[in-house]
Amino acid sequence: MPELDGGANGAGLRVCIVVARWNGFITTKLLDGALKTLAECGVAGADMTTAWVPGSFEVPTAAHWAAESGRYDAIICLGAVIRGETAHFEYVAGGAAEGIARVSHDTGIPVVFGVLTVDNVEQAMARTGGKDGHKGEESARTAIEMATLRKLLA
Ligand code: DLZ
Repeated sequence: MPELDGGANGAGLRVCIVVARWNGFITTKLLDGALKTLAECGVAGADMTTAWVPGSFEVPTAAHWAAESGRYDAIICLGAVIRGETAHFEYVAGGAAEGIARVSHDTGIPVVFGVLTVDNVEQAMARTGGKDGHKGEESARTAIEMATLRKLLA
């Protein structure tokens, strides 16, 4: 029975990372982890592009532009939405999640959801190299696995 697994070899893959500037003290950690993991998996520096946007709400739009360009095998979306006292959390987090999923479905390009949606800064820190792992590193591994699986299934 054939069995496919995208694996963790990123050599030759071209990856765009769309990253939100809002809560930059967290998103820069996500970005650093993603870039480090991509490099460890063999993605060439020249094949990594970072695109900054103002906040997580803008991430899906830039991801759509990147996907439509045809220049990337995978797109990693990074952001940090931290719950506050306003309803903004639901709008920003929901808009980012739905938008990112839609870009991936509509274009067929793997678009990885690396946007933290957390209650407080402590939870965000725990997911950027703390006790709950590193969402940036995890997103990079997901991007490589899915981009490779897409090629295997094409
Ligand atoms: C407005 C806003 C708020 C309240 N909170 C966050 C957040 O926690 N994380 C984030 O990435 N962006 C936030 N934003 C900004 C929105 O994403 C967006 O940039 C603005 O609403 C402009 O469209």
